[in-house]
Order: sequence, then structure tokens, then C-alpha cells
Amino acid sequence: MKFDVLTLFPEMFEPIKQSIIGKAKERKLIDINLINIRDFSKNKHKKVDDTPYGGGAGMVMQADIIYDAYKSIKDENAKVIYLSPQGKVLTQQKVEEISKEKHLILICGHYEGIDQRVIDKIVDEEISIGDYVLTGGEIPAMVLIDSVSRYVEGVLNKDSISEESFSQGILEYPQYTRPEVFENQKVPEILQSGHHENIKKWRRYEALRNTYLKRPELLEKAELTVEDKKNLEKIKNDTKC
Ligand code: 4G1
Repeated sequence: MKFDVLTLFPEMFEPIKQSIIGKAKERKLIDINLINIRDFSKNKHKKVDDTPYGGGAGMVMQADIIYDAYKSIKDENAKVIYLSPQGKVLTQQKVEEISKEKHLILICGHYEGIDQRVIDKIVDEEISIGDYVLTGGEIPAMVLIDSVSRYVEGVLNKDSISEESFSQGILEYPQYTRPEVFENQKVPEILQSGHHENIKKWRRYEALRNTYLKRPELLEKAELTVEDKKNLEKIKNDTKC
């Protein structure tokens, strides 16, 4: 998968370029290419923004400059995503869908955002990472790169992905490691029993309990078995008292 990122702050991506699942980079499974939008300014001061038509606070990134940066990439088949608070909020389902693309062009806004005409001309999809105010689209672009990269063929093995409870729409079970006793709290006995079948059942139950207690709204869309539904009833009863 190739990511071309159009940004005013390419330096912000150094850490993610370094860490992107080390081997995936070596094996050329993932390639992150940064395009500095400022390089396409025709202005002697390298200006990339101007005041909004109609008045109001702040600055708007200019359409022609972003369009020139986009044209420098030259791939009509790439999917163009604008990270924007006006987009649909990114979900794991969306991450999985996007991971099937070969080439993504990510546009990061700044100031009050970008001129609507360049969105209408080149953007295929607007995606948001959530409802809060940010100073730019760079962190959202990194969230997208990080989440999508895990799904790219060959980066992680398929088992570890399908085993993730989040793929089925629920939270994880609690995790424990050494030491066996921490501040008088022992690791749950079952995890040392060696009884894999029981451990699996216990973990599923705890994952359901976690979800019910912390993010009950996730259960509405979760993939639940008949056994899960029975267990949920028990969990609901147990928490009443
Ligand atoms: C109105 C949040 C404005 C922000 C309403 C999530 C946020 C890009 C995202 C803003 C941005 C809300 C995102 C806001 C983002 C132009 C540059 C837009 C920064 C900008 C809820 C500022 N996911 N925000 N406006 O934050 O780019 O992708």
C-alpha cells in the first residue's frame, strides 16, 4: 500500500515513518511518501492560504496550490481522502475496507481548512477521527495510516487480526503477566490452569462483561453468539445487585 500525504508539516510524520511496522517497510508492503504543499506555492513568500470570501476569522488553504500538489502525484486510480471533521467517523470496518486499496492520497488541512472547490474536484471521501477541535489533519492522517497498515496483506498474520475481539465489535478481555502477585492481587487462577478451552470461555465472558460495563453501546452492533447472549443476561443480573 502506498500513502501519499499532502501536508504543510511533513516533519510531523517522521516518527510514524520510523516505526511503521518495521518489517512491513523493509518488505516494501507499506510506503509513505510526503508531499510538502508549500513547495507548490507560486508566491515569493511561499504563502499557501488567504482570507475567506464573505469574511470571517482565519485563513483558508488555496485550491490551486493543493491541486498542483495533487497533480504532481499522477495516479488517477489512487483514492483521495481528505481528513476532515465533516467526514464520517473512522471505524474498524472502514479501516478494513480502506486497507484493500493499493494507493491512497491523504490531504491534511490547516487553519480553517481547504477551499471547497478542490474538495469537489479531487476528493473521493472525507474521513474524521472524531468530534473535537484539532489544529490540523496530520494527526488524523497518522491515525489512518497506523490503523490501515495493520490490515495490509502480509503485515500482520490473519489469525491475530480475526482473533481481535474488536473485529467482532466488542472490547478485549483483561490481560495479565508476571509477577504472579502484585500488591496482594493474584492473577486469576484459571489463566494458570493450562485448560485452554476454559481459558477461552473465561476470556470471552470477561470481554463481554468489560463491554457491558464500559461501552454498552458497542453491544448493539456486535457479532454475538447464542452463548454470548446467555452470558450477557447473566452479567446484567449480576451487576444489578
Ligand atoms: C468544527 C477533528 C471544526 C478535526 C467542528 C477530527 C472540529 C480531520 C480532523 C473542527 C479535524 C469540529 C478530524 C476542527 C481537522 C481544518 C484544519 C479542520 C484543522 C481542522 C468537531 C480544524 N479528523 N480540524 N477544525 O477541528 O482537520 O480528521
